[in-house]
Amino acid sequence: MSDTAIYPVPEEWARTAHVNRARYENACKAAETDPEGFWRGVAERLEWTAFPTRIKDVSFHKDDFRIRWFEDGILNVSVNCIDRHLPERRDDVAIIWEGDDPAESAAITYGELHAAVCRFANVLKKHGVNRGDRVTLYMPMIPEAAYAMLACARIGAVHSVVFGGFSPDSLAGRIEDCGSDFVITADEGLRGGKTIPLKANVDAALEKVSVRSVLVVRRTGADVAWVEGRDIDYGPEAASVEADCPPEPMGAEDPLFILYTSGSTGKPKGVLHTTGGYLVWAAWTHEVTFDYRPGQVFWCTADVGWVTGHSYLVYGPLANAATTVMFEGVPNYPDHSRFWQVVDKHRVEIFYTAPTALRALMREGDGPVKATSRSSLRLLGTVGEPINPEAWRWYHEVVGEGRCPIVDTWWQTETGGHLITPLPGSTDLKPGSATLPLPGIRLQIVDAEGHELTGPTEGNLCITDSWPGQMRTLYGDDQRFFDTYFSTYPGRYFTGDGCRRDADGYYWITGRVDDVINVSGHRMGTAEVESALVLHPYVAEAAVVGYPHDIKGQGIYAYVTLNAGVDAHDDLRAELIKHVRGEIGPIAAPDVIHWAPGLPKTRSGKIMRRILRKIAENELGALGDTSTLADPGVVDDLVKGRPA
Ligand code: 6R9
Repeated sequence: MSDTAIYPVPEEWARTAHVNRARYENACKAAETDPEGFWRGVAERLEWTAFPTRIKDVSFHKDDFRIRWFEDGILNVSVNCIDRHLPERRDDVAIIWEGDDPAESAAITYGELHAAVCRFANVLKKHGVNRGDRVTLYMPMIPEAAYAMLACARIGAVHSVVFGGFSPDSLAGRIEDCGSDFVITADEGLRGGKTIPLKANVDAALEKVSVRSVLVVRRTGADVAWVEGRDIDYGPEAASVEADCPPEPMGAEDPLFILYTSGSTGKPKGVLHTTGGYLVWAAWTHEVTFDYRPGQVFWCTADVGWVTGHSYLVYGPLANAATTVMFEGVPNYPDHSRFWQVVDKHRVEIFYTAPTALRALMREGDGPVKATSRSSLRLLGTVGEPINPEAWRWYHEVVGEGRCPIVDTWWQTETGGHLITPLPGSTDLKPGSATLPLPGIRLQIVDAEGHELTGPTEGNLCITDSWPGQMRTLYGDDQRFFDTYFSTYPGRYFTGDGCRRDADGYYWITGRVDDVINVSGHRMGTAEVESALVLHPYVAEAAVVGYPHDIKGQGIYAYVTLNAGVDAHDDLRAELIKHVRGEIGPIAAPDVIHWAPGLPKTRSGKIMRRILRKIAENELGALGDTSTLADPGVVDDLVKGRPA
């Protein structure tokens, strides 16, 4: 990767953006010299019932560990995302919904959003949802998904959105973990012309765990099974309640949502975000990173089931009175021009997507892009994984016609919003680099022992101080929260990412250094896939690693040892892939299954993943020292047995 290709800030951006270089540098200084004053100023962007007097109370150390922001502040997230915009923007469009079918779209104004969210909130209240209760959402990309999130926020319930691509088992686990007894879903989802049986999946999940109620929104109108006394039809209920619902005054540190994400152990982690700090962060970063101004049409293509959908489809944009696009479909339906057709149709100015989508579209050539105008675009963004410079250049030259800066935003479910990103009016760009930290974000690159590495270097990425959008805990497991993020390098938050810093101080994320792989921008724990594989009656043992994949970034490579007497054959391979899809969901389906007569283990029984990674990457010359293995012979067998 060359550090020399630099795309300077276009002059017009330097002149007009919210943040130019001088402002960025001043903000960095202010955050350093007077952190309380700096963050107080950032918090002023929200509407508070009581503005906080206590700004920051944080320690990353074991003995007095705590993360609290704006602690005595009182506010309501839905008021900040809706009510406060009404006097001036009642008739402005809040959400543009674009259906899977290009003939279907809708525009919802802030006034309409207020009524819809209030009705939703009243339905929840009528059915016994109280402040503090956990509500699980398993929804397609329809406006009701956003209404439901905001309705929970309005009444102080804590939502847990589970991506609609997860299996009934995964859904059941997430319902159980947070003790949620209320589920919101739809009859079916619609994506790329195909239906997704959401309600049927909920029914299947509820064979494993029980809840009080299931609220069902009608999307396709399909006939779905109905459990009397448990299932509630949203439409008639919404019509029967009032279109106004008083907002619950919430403390800044009251939980806003839980979002499950993959970690390096088998059990997904319930990342908890709270009210004040999270919203400050989502709103501020949405404005500065995208140089957002009300009236501009902003499109983040992420599903609401991921953190990107939370922060940059719903909360950040709506807190900034934006017009946010919600897209139900996929990039290649009805054809490969769809993204750009939607851009033209709704005159999208800011477009934010994942590198994996760009790589898939790039493969189709420039034709489908050039068939559209894209003249409304002024800024492009990426998120979810490192973007290879080739895809970056294609995005810049072909999609943006060289005119639009690209913000490559590095962040995590845990961070609530962007931490390392270019600001289009301030930062010169280097393809493949997320560039520089936002003001107040204190990065540190360390070696394996935790020693700080200075200057141009490469190592593990830590953050030495808190920011308002930081997660507060793992739901119900403070100890696991501390152990996962703060014990590897005491006194610091460890991101799990490797990172390089170049001579200009630019940061280049190199990918996960733990047992998490990033498949199409989605996090998957290798242990989760392994647990799913060994549930199959024929499987004795499994080890999963990531390997470079042209489109997905990383693919899932599974080594499988079968029980004695079971024959390895292609039908079984297909069956195992199907089994994992069923256990976790399609995103976890292995790309490669490698039959392994044995796995390389140390004498203490630890699987040597380093060797498995090298074999998966076909770097057979770089297997390193295998002499410490209990049985070095298994490596030769694996090398010989590589699938074609
Ligand atoms: C927002 C989101 C987080 C992990 C993160 C890192 C990778 C995200 C990136 C990036 C390089 C970027 N990641 N953005 N890597 N450049 N711009 O994706 O959250 O699903 O929790 O994933 O994704 O490895 O640690 P999440």
